[in-house]
This record gives sequence, structure tokens and C-alpha cells, in this order.
Amino acid sequence: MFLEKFGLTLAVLSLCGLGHAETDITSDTYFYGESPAVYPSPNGTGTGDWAAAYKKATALVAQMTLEEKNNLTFGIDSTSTSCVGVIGAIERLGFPGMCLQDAGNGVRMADFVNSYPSGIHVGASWNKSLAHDRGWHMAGEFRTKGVNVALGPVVAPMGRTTTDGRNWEGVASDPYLSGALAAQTVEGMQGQGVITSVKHFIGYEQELYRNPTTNSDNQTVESVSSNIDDKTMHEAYLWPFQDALKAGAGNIMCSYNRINNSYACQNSKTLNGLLKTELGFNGFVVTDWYGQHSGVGAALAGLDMAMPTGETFWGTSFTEAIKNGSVPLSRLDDMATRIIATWYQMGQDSSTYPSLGVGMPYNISGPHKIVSALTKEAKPTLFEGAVEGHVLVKNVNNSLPLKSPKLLSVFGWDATAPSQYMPSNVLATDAWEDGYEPVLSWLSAMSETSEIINEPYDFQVAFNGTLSVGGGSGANAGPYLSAPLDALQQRAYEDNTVVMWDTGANPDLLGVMEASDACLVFINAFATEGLDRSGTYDSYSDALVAKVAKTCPNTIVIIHNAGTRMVESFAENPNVTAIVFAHLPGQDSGRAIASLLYGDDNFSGKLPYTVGKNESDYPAYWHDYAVKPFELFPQSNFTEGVLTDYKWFDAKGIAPRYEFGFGLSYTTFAFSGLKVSSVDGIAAYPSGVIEQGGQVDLWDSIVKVTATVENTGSKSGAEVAQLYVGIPGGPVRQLRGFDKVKIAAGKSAEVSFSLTRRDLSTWDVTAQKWHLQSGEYKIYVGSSSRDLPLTTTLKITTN
Ligand SMILES: *[C@@H]1O[C@H](CO)[C@@H](O)[C@H](O)[C@H]1NC(C)=O
Ligand SMILES: *[C@@H]1O[C@H](CO)[C@@H](O)[C@H](O)[C@H]1NC(C)=O
Ligand SMILES: *[C@@H]1O[C@H](CO)[C@@H](O)[C@H](O)[C@H]1NC(C)=O
Ligand SMILES: *[C@@H]1O[C@H](CO)[C@@H](O)[C@H](O)[C@H]1NC(C)=O
Ligand SMILES: *[C@@H]1O[C@H](CO)[C@@H](O)[C@H](O)[C@H]1NC(C)=O
Ligand SMILES: *[C@@H]1O[C@H](CO)[C@@H](O)[C@H](O)[C@H]1NC(C)=O
Ligand SMILES: *[C@@H]1O[C@H](CO)[C@@H](O)[C@H](O)[C@H]1NC(C)=O
Ligand SMILES: *[C@@H]1O[C@H](CO)[C@@H](O)[C@H](O)[C@H]1NC(C)=O
Ligand SMILES: *[C@@H]1O[C@H](CO)[C@@H](O)[C@H](O)[C@H]1NC(C)=O
Ligand SMILES: *[C@@H]1O[C@H](CO)[C@@H](O)[C@H](O)[C@H]1NC(C)=O
Ligand SMILES: *[C@@H]1O[C@H](CO)[C@@H](O)[C@H](O)[C@H]1NC(C)=O
Ligand SMILES: CC(=O)N[C@H]1CO[C@H](CO)[C@@H](O)[C@@H]1O
Repeated sequence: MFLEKFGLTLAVLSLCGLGHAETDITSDTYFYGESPAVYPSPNGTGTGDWAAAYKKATALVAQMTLEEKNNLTFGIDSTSTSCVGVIGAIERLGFPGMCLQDAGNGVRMADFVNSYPSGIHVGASWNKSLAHDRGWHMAGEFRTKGVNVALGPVVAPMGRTTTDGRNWEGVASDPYLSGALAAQTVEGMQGQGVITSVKHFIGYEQELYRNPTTNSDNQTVESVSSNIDDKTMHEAYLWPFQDALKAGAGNIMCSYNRINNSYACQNSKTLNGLLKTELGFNGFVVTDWYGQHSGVGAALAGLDMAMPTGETFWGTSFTEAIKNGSVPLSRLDDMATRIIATWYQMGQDSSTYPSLGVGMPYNISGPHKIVSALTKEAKPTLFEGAVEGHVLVKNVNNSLPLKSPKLLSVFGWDATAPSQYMPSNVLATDAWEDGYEPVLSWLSAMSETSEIINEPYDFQVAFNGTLSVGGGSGANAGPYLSAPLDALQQRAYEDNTVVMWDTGANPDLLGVMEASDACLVFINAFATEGLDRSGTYDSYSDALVAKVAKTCPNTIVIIHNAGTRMVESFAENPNVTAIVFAHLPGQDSGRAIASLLYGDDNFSGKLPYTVGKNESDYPAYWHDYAVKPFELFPQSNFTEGVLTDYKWFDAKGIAPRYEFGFGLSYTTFAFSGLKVSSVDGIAAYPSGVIEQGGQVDLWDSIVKVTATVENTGSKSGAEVAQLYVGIPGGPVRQLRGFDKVKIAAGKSAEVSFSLTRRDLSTWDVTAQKWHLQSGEYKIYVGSSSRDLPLTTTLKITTN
């Protein structure tokens, strides 16, 4: 069919005109535009260091029958493993098949594995080598369990919608920070030979209407369309994918939503155009689970693998489509070659690569693969990872670190271990982790399209224990969970402290607080795949803080937050002396917070998003709704363009509560000695060949910036020096570098930043290239997006 062939979701191009009554609207091309047709699908050619893998793949694919090639392109049922996606073996040729498995923070549906900090926690650490090490250790576990493709990291959503239920799976509300840390994750993971699936491509920025649904009149409501202009696409949403591709990512997962009204898994502009032509992708594209919406159309638009099944659109009917000429055989050859080449590229043809799904039996009583050796090596990374993602945003009169307290009191349902903690292969196949009961029962009662913003805020609270990871396919369960209260009790034993607690919703204070040296209140903000959050604060948790602070003049609030958490009800309460955003630390949660509160470790995290004062401060606080006449074709116009998060606050002159990049330490730092190299007579446009990641000279370092950071306090600590650039005609400031350094008290360190051609360019929609402008660029260096003591101007002259 013509329209299917051209990647468009829906039909009738000729309708449309503002005068039409809403009942006439049967096509959504009316609302925004269309996604341009980009055909044919480019063959993978094995550029750069992929050449050898392509050579081997071409030779192997040449020996395959039509049916064998076809079998590589879709998932089959697996009864022996709990892999969420399985590609069948071609035993005749020694290809063992593939296992694809969640999650972004550790192996899901498996036991004897670790639960690492989630994406948001990695973002808050701003530590590249830590992101790399986490990826390396985590992927070692995927490998041991027999996983070929680990379904992460997440760079979309990227926090465009403040209340998006999956923002915590992603790294940051900023393309530069997301891309830099995702690239490290890809390198770390693929260093183990595990293929990373960077997801979700692209513009996947809300859970509401993420998949088609049926309305009360039994009409199909299509997935939301993210309508994104070309400049915003390049400068914001494509940016972190480009970094991950440059780092060698072997797989990209297309998303559930539509882009400009064309489904992401059959959008020829995004798949054939942006990904496979402009960014020279050598690997393969897999659907998000059940994210396929056409057979012939998707193949021609650049999709390579359908999950979890080919039954709906591909499978046997795909061989028919090849035979009758609807899809050229060369497309199937390309799909098979891309898949096999990626398998070779990671060295998965090696006899030492564990067999498919070997450590993930469906039955918990089945044979196990224990990753204990890895666990031992991973311990420092798990703990350091948990520590560095905590962000201290308020600390009045050095209330923290605690100074040999005699009596500590602890409050809040988030302080204790949950009543149930089991991997999801025990709970049942599709269980949501961690036993957050009220949330679970609520979730099962809700459909994706439900109106949730009017629901009570209570539903965004995990009542049944400490929150260490969010819910859904991005979650896994570790070998244990160190809960804050448990760790504090251990600490009390060591320090001869008395600990008293009441972790109910309405503690009876009994005069304990007045006697306490400090009152710790643990609250949380839950989020899960499948649902956007009902807000970024809740009256239930806020009431608990207020109750404790009413009596306790040294109240310390710790929030395990799966996304942005506003704190207006208590940020200025004088009795609330300290506030910590504790994010989602994984299994070492309690040990990490205890170490930080007592000052064994110092806070060094920085916010990877902006904490505003009002909902209306954000450009897209809520997800978009379908309202008449859009109801069958929900639309989300990304009208704020590149001005998301702090760029929006800066552009509109809105004062945040805590800005992007902000975070306190137990020591203080001073910045000095800014030096910037100059650029003269450089080409305005790149001219390099395209390899994976785009034109190679986009990555040339053209400016070097250095500065000195001095630890002016009395304790050792780490500072994240941040570099922002004001590009002519662009946002006030954009993050373009960061360097985290450990500095002993009284000592100094040099920080350095290397700016690439891309870092200083803007996307030229006419030339369809990154454009380096002649002009004056403002350079800022400091400790947050608003605390930038060092500034200078960089002049660039292009020829
Ligand atoms: C999205 O933008 C289009 C084109 O400007 C406009 O016609 C439409 O009304 C907008 N949709 C919504 C839901 O605001
Ligand atoms: C979406 O439409 C906008 C506006 O026409 C255009 O600039 C952009 O390139 C389109 N992107 C895709 C992926 O279709
Ligand atoms: C892909 O390669 C095949 C075989 O060499 C060739 O027939 C086909 O035209 C190529 N497709 C494209 C889009 O270049
Ligand atoms: C292709 O896959 C199907 C379904 O798993 C299987 O029955 C069939 O034997 C496979 N064909 C070949 C040639 O491997
Ligand atoms: C970053 O993480 C690494 C662990 O990979 C750690 O050794 C290093 O100290 C951390 N850097 C800073 C500045 O905290
Ligand atoms: C809804 O529509 C589907 C086909 O589009 C049909 O099979 C089903 O019976 C309808 N359901 C109701 C309740 O009308
Ligand atoms: C070719 O086969 C495909 C898959 O069965 C089918 O959708 C399509 O309509 C067929 N086209 C022709 C021209 O027969
Ligand atoms: C799981 O395996 C055990 C031991 O082999 C067996 O006794 C049990 O019946 C199995 N359970 C299921 C649900 O298959
Ligand atoms: C901080 O300490 C100063 C000096 O001891 C005192 O005046 C002030 O009230 C304290 N502030 C708070 C919030 O405790
Ligand atoms: C979970 O928390 C809810 C709300 O506080 C409570 O009603 C329920 O009993 C708790 N469940 C368990 C198993 O503790
Ligand atoms: C702060 O604590 C004191 C008791 O120490 C209490 O009198 C006062 O009302 C509290 N302030 C707030 C805002 O809760
Ligand atoms: C990681 C780090 O620098 N930790 C230091 C924090 O500060 C204390 C002193 O309060 C030092 O002992 C730690 O080494």
C-alpha cells in the first residue's frame, strides 16, 4: 500500500482544511505535517572499525537460505529462558541465536545479579569513569547470564515532560550530559562483548498515549505524535543518540510514539534518514516490544528486527513479501547482515561467549549462574555509584555531616526495607518490582489513557519501603537491599548512638524529637513505566515533613526521587536544616546514605535537572492530552524547541528553587585562571566522511579550555567543574563540558574541557549540516548552571 510504503501511519492526504468539521478528520497529517519520505533504506557497509565484522557477516549471510535470513528478523517464544526476546538459532551455520534482556540498571528477571543505580543516579554523579565502570560490571553480568543484547541505556525520555514516568531511566534533562554519560555506558558495556540497545528512538517523551488504544466508541486512538522541527531534533533529541553511536552502539530500539505522525518503527526520515544515512549506523534497529505497526512499510523504512514476535506483521508473510517483490531481497540481506555483523563486531561468535539465556531459567528452581565473582569486583562500583548520585541541596549551619550524635530519630516509610523484595521471575513474569502494593493495585486498575492528574497525590508514593529503583521494564532486583534504617542501626552500633524510629504515616512523636540531635525524614517519589506521574510533589509526604519539623529544629529530609521532586512546602522551613535528593541508588542505598550523613564520604552529586518553584515554571510539566478534534490522533507539539529545562528557565528569566548542575559539598571550592585557546580561519561546515556517529570531523577538538579549582574548605571533596557556552543565536547557555575532580583540603586542581566542532555548531536546516558560525561565543565555567564565576568571550572566524 502506498502510504504504508512511505512510512506514513495513516491515510488520506487529500482531506484537511481548517473548515472541516471534526468528524471529517480521518487523517492526522492535518495537524502538523508529515514526516518526509526517505527511501531506499541504506545498506550497512561496515564503515570504520566495523569493516572486518561486515566481511564475516556478508560471508555468513551469503550461505543462508531465504527462510534462515528471515528468521533472524523476528522474535520467537522461548520456554527455556526468561529472555524477553529470543532470535532462533541457525544450527546448520553455527549461529546460536540471540537473547535480548532488560534492564537498564542490571539483569532483569534473574537472580544472583546486582541492582545498580538507575540512569538518573548516573546522571547525578556527573562522573564519566564511574558511568563506564558501572556499564562494564553490569554487562559482565548480562554476559554471564547468556544475554546478547542488553536493553539500555536510555537517552529518551530526556525529561522534556517533567512528570514523565520514565525520566528516571534516562540520564539527564540535557542532551550533552545524557550523551556524555550514555557514551561511557555503551563503551563500558560493549567492552564485555554485550550489545547495547540505546533507546527509545526517538522523541519518546510521555507515557500517556504511548501505544494505540481503543476509546469508548471502539475507535482506535493512535499513539501520540511528537512533532519536532529539524533543528530541535538535531540539537536536542538526536544529540545523545549521536554520542552513543560514536561510542560504537550496536543496536538502536525504536520507540512507541510517532514522530510527525509517522510511527517511530516505520519512520523513514528518522530510521533511513537520520540514523542510517546521516549518522552512518552500522548496527540494527529493533522495535520496542509490540511497537511494530506495519510489515512492508516498516521494512522499507529501515526496521531490521521485530520483537517479541514476527507473527503480527513479519514471519512467514515477510518471505511472501520478498517473493512477490513488495520488499527487495537486498533489504532482507541488509537486515540479516546488520544483525550478524553486530554479533561479530562484539565478538559473540567466540566459543567463550555463554550460551543463550543460560543463567535465566524461567523456573527459579532451575539451574543457576551465579555472578558472585563479578559481584566481588563490582562492589566498589556499586557503592561508589550509590554515593555519588546523592545531591545535597540545603545544609544550614553545617547541620550535616552528623557529629557523633547521641540520639537520632528516623521517620518515614522510605527508611525501611520493603515487605517484599524478589526478582520478577519469582513474582510472576510481568511483575513490577519491589512490592509497592498500593501502587501495584492502582496500576493494575488503571489504563494508560486514564486521566491521572486529578487523582490523589498519594499514588505517587511508594509506601511499603525504601525506593531504590523505579517500576517497569527498567527495574531489576539485587541480591539484597540495604535500607537506610538498617544501615543507620549498624552505624549506631559502631558509634554508640541511640536510634529511635517510627516509620508509619502518622508518627507519634512522644517528645523524641526535642531530645534528638537530628530527625531524619525519609520520603520518596515513585514513578513507573506505563504511567506519567501525577505531579512532582505530594501532600502526604509533605505533611510528614511538616509534622516532624514542627517539633524538631534539626530536621533532615532525604528524598528517594524517581524524577524531579519539587520541595516548596519545606525548602524554606527554618527547622528543615538539610535536604538531600537521594534518587535511585540501587542495592547499596542505605550504606551510601549512612556514609554520606556521617561524613565518611562527601556529597559530590549535582542535579541533572532543574527543581522549579511552580508547575508553570516548566515548558512541559504535564504530558499532552488528546482533545477534540485531535482525539483519535493525539499530538504533542514540541513548541519550546531546544529550550528544555534550564535553557527555558534562563530564556524566560525564571528563578528556579535549585538549578540544573547545583549540589553542595561539605567543603567549598573557588574557581580561577580561565584560559581558552583561539580558533582562526576554520571551515564553517564539516567535510569529513561519514562513519558511525556522523561526519568524522564533527568530533575534532577545536577549542581547549582550562581553569583551576581550589578546595577552600577544611575537608577533602570532589567538585564538578561545568562549562557552558552561549552560542550566537542560541540559548543563553548550554552545557558543553564537565570535569569532576577530587581535591584535598587547601589543594588545587586543573580542570580541562575539549570543545569539538559539533559542540560549538548549530544545525543548519538549509545546508542540512552542522554550521560553525563566525562570531563571539560566551564561555562560562563554574559549579552549576547559575553559579559561573569565570566568563570570557571566544571569537571564531570561519573561512
Ligand atoms: C500543533 O501545531 C500545529 C501546527 O502549527 C497546529 O495546527 C496544532 O493546532 C497544534 N496542536 C496542538 C495540539 O496544539
Ligand atoms: C517534522 O516536521 C518538521 C516541520 O515540518 C520538520 O522540520 C522535521 O524535519 C520533520 N521531522 C521528521 C522526523 O519527520
Ligand atoms: C544494497 O546492496 C544491494 C546488493 O549489492 C544492491 O542491489 C542495492 O541496490 C543496495 N541498496 C542500496 C539502497 O544501495
Ligand atoms: C525458522 O523459524 C521457525 C520458527 O522458530 C522454525 O520453525 C524454522 O525451523 C526456522 N527455519 C529455519 C530454516 O531455520
Ligand atoms: C569517579 O568514579 C571513579 C570510579 O570509577 C572513582 O574512582 C573516582 O574517584 C570518581 N571521581 C570523582 C572525582 O569522584
Ligand atoms: C470493536 O471493533 C473490533 C474491530 O474493529 C470488533 O472486533 C469488536 O467486536 C468491536 N467491539 C465492540 C465492543 O464493539
Ligand atoms: C505481497 O505479500 C505481502 C505479504 O503477504 C502482502 O502484504 C502484499 O499485499 C503482497 N503484494 C502483492 C502485490 O501481492
Ligand atoms: C521448577 O523446578 C523444580 C525443580 O526442578 C520442579 O520441582 C518444579 O515443579 C518446577 N516448577 C515449575 C512451575 O515448573
Ligand atoms: C545558625 O547558627 C547561627 C549562629 O550560631 C544562629 O544564629 C542561627 O539561628 C542558626 N540558624 C539555624 C537555622 O539554626
Ligand atoms: C503497604 O502500605 C499501605 C499503605 O500504607 C498499607 O495499607 C499496607 O498494609 C502495606 N502493605 C504491607 C504488606 O506492608
Ligand atoms: C520549629 O521548631 C520550633 C520548636 O523547636 C517550633 O516552635 C516552630 O514552630 C517550628 N517551626 C516550624 C515552621 O515548624
Ligand atoms: C571522598 C572524600 O573526599 N571523602 C572525604 C570527606 O571528608 C572527610 C572529612 O570530613 C574525609 O575524611 C573523607 O576522606
